[in-house]
Amino acid sequence: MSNQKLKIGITCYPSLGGSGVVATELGLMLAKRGHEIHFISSSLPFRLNRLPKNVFFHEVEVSDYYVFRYPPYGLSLASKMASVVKDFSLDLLHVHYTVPHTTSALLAKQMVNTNLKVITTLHGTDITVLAQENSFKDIIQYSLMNSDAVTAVSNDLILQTHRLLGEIIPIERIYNFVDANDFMPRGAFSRIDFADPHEKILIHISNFRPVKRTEDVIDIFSKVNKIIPSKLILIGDGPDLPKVNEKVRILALEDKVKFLGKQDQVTELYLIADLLLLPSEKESFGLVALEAMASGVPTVGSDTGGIPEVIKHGKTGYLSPIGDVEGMANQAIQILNTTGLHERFKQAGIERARSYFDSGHIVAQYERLYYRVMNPDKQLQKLESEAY
Ligand code: GMT
Repeated sequence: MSNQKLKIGITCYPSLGGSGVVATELGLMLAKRGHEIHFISSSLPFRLNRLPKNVFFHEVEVSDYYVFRYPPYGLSLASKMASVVKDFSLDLLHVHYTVPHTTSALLAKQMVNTNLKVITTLHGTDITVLAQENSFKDIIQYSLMNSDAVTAVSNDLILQTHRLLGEIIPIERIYNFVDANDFMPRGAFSRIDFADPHEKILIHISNFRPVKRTEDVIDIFSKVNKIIPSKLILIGDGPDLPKVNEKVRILALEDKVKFLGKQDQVTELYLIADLLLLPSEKESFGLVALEAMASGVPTVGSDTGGIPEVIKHGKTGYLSPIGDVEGMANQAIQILNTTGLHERFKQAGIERARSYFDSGHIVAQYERLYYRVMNPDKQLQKLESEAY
C-alpha cells in the first residue's frame, strides 16, 4: 500500500510567504516520488516556474460581477476544487493555511460526495492572529475538526492552537524543510555587488508586516554599524516598508541599506550574507532562519514562537526577548567580531539543517500521513495489535 501513487490537490497562497514556498516544494518533491500533483490556486505559485512531469496547475477564476463588494474567493475555490477532484479522481486535498482553504476543501468534498480526504497544514497567523478574531474563530474550529488530519509546522504552533481553540483534534508536528542542494553557491551574486571587502553583510527577508517588527531590524543594524563596518540587504515588500524607509532616512543610513524588493530566488542571496536578522513578534517557524542556516548564515532574532525549535541559541544563532534591540545588536556584534565564532555557528547550522530539516526526511513524513489517512482501518488494526 505504501507504494500506492496518490493523486493530490494542493492549495496555498501563491504569491508570497513561506507557506506558499513549503506547499510548492512539497508538491514538486511528491511528484518526483511518483505522485500526481494538482496545484489549485488563484495564480501559479511563485516558485513553480515550470510544470514538471506529474504536476498540473488549475487556476481559480474569481468573479468580478458588479453586485459583489467583496468577490467570494472561497466559493470560487471550492467550486474549482470540486471540479478538479471529479475530473482527475483526486484522493486528497492538502491545504496550506486554514482560511479559507480548509473551509473551501470541505465544501468541495460535500459537493463531489466521494471518499476525498482533506488535510490541513497550519502555518502561523491562520491561528495566532485569525483564530483570535471573533469573525473567524468558530469557522477555523469547525474546519479543523472536520479535516481528516491536521499538521502544524512547530510544537509551539500546536500549543497555540490548543490554547486558542481547545484540544479539539490531534495535531501532528511536521517541520518545514530545505533541500540542501538548493543552497550551493552558483555565483549569481557576489559580495562585491553589495559591500566593500572589509564590510560585513546583514540580511533581512520578510513580508514587512507589523508581526515582523521591521523597524527593529533597522535599529539593530544601526547599532551594529556603529561598531562594525557593514551593509544591510532588505528583501521583500509589505505594508511597513514606508516606515522602514523613513527610519533609514532619519538615521542617515541610506548608503548602508539596500532595498531589493521581492525576489523569487533568494537562495543565492543568503550565500553572500554573514548574518540574518529576524526580530519578529510572532513567527510560528521562521522558514527564512532555516534557509539561512542551511546556507551557513547564523540568525540573531527573537525568542518567540517556533524560532527556538529552528535556531539553537548559542549554537546556530542567538535569540533575545521580543523588542530587545540592544541585546540583539550586541549578539550580532559578538558573532561578527569574535574570532572563530561565526565559523562555528556556520558549521553547526549547516549540520543542523541537514540533520533535522532535510527535505527527503520531512516529505516522507507527509507521505506516511497521507497513507494513514487513506487507510484508517489499517491504522486502527495496527493500534489494536500494538495494544496487546
Ligand atoms: O502566517 C503567516 O503570516 C504567513 C505565513 C506564510 O505564508 O509565510 O507564515 C508562516 O508560515 C511560514 C511557513 O510555515 C513560517 O515559516 C512563518 O514563521 C509563519 N509566519 C508567522 O508565524 C508570522
